[in-house]
Formats: sequence, C-alpha cells, structure tokens
Amino acid sequence: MSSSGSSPRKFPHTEGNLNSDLISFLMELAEYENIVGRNVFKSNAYKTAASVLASHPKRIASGEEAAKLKGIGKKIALKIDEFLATGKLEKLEKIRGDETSTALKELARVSGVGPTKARQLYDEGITTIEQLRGNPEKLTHHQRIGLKYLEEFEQSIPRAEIEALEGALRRSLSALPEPITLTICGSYRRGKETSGDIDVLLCVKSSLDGNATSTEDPKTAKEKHGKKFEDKNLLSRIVNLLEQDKIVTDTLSLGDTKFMGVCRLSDDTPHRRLDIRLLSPDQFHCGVLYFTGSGLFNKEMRSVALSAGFTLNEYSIRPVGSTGVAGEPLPVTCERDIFDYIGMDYKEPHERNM
Ligand code: 8DG
Ligand code: CA
Ligand code: CA
Repeated sequence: MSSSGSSPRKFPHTEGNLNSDLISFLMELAEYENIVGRNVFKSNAYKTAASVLASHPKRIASGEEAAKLKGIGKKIALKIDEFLATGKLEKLEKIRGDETSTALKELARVSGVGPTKARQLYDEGITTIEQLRGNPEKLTHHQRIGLKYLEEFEQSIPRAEIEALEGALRRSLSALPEPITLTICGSYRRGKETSGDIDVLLCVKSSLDGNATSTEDPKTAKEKHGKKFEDKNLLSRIVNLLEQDKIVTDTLSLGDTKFMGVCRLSDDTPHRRLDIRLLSPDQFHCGVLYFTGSGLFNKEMRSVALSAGFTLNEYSIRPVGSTGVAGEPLPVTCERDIFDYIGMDYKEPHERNM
C-alpha cells in the first residue's frame, strides 16, 4: 500500500452506507495525514475509524455514540460532533483551500510517487501533472510508467475482467515445464465486485526440499538457500512468457520473488497494475493470508497473534518465547491452521473486508 499511495479508489465502499458522509470526511483526513502530514499513525487512526463506521449497522447520532465503538477516539468524536452540527469541518475547509495540500495530493496520484517524492517535486517547483509530464527526468522508471497510465490505473477493475485475466494467466503458465499454482489474492479474493489492482500469488514445488541433496540436513539446506529459489530465473522466465502472450506490457520492478508491473487483458481494456509474488510451498498459506488482506484485517490478526504468543508475517507464523525471541516457523498446511494456532475463529476471505 505504501508504494501505491492513498487514492480515492482505496476508500471504503460508502455508497448507500448510513454513515457515508462521516466515512468520506474521515477518509479525506486520512489521505491528508498520509500525503501532506506524512503521519502514517494519524492517517491510520482516521482509516480505522472510517472502517469501523463502514461496518456499523446504525446511523451515528453523536460523537459520544461513535466514541463507544472500538477504534474511535475522543478527538475523532469531536470532529464527528462538529460535522453533525455544522455539516462541515473547519479543518477540511482549510485543507481544501490550501494550494500546497492540493498540489501534493495531485502529484501523489502517480503510482510510485509517495508523500516524500511529492514533497520533493513540490519543493522543486512542480505542482501539477502537466508540469510533471514536461519534466520526466525528475522521475524514476516506475514513476514514469505511473504517469503514462495515470488515468487508466485510477479506473477500478471489474471482477469479470480479473476472472478472464485469471484464465489467460493460467493458460500462459501451462507452457512452463514446472507445475505452478496460481491464486489471485487482494480485494478480488475477498469477493469485491471491483479491485484497484491485481495481486497474483504463485507457488512452485521446485524450491527447498526438492533441491536439498539427500545427505544434506534440511535445516542446513534451508540456511544455505536462504529461502530463495534454486532457479533464480524462474520469475523472469514467467514474466517473459507473459510478455510474449501480450499479458504483461511493462515492468516496474523485477526481483527473484517479486514482480511489479502492468498488464492488459485485451486491446479494448485499460492497462492494469499487476503484482506477482513467487512463494515456496512452506510460505504459501501465510502468503495467501497476508495478500488477501485487508490491510486492516491483517493488522488486527497480527495483534491477536502477538497476544497469543505468536509472530505472524507474510512468510511464516512463529512462536515467541518468554525472552521475546521468535522460534522456528510452525508447519502450516492451510489458512485455517494459522487461525487455529492463535485461537481465532476462521474467517472466510469475504469476511475479512475491514
Ligand atoms: P485494492 O487493490 O482493490 O485497492 O485493495 P487490496 O487488494 O486490499 O489492496 P492492495 O494494496 O493491493 O494490497 C493487497 C494486500 O496486501 C492487502 O489486502 C493486505 C496486504 N498488505 C498489508 N500491508 C500492506 C502494505 O503495506 N502494502 C501492500 N502493498 N500490501 C499490504 O497488509
Ligand atoms: Ca489489490
Ligand atoms: Ca497490490
């Protein structure tokens, strides 16, 4: 999320929600704190409050009532009171009229331009997208591609298009000699009707166990291979194949296990942001859990894990001893195992939309 920045499409779905006016002013403040204030902590506090209201079944009548909900503090309650009483927020009126804030927000629309880069550009006298187009030398490769497809990347992706793309990806990958499993995660896996980008997780059986020689202790083998794939070129072979098949059109960055780029289903559909991760079988389920999100759900789940004595990340779940040192990764055969370890009721992907 850090690299894509905050954009309107990230806002919770507010249409028809009883508190949609409150949610949208909270998300506007979250965006302001992220891009202009560069305060992730404050930004997240607003995002959490917005998400709490998005899943609240009743219309909020006062700040006091809102403050009773977990995730909404006193300061936000005061803003809710001000909004309910006057229909607006003094702070937001100021922000909207402020040229610096407006310029920074505008620049941060570009994929790859985060709060720091936006500020740097602004300090160099760049305040509009048009000026940015006239000064491409100020941008990295990623940011240039972000600028090139600015309007296309801002269009949300219908579910049916991702379904079709999933089929196209599978057909393409079937040309590889090694069997690969493909799971599209992110908002798509959470059942959303539209998505901001496409998050693809790939898993191959060719890594750790397959490559350790029979006399090698598996633990030594793991250390030696550093959890990387023996075939360092696998992901670039995959990307080449997707380019040949006219699915991938541009590369933003490519490593051994992570690809960020651009794809297109056909000449009639917009260019879309595509993220691909290559995971080994032992990392797969923690990876699927993490990349399914939502980001706020992950945050919540990690804190449940910590209270239960585990540390959870995109690769593994590990017990944390009384000394605070994390132990070896625990065996995981499905997502449910992870919920079981930490004593949390299993949630289907569509129940993780917070
Ligand atoms: P969207 O693309 O439709 O807007 O929503 P999304 O699929 O939920 O968001 P995403 O930005 O594509 O991220 C995919 C998942 O990755 C997200 O659901 C949860 C996980 N994730 C975190 N933290 C972060 C982070 O800091 N950056 C990114 N890129 N992903 C993160 O939990
Ligand atoms: Ca996504
Ligand atoms: Ca993504």
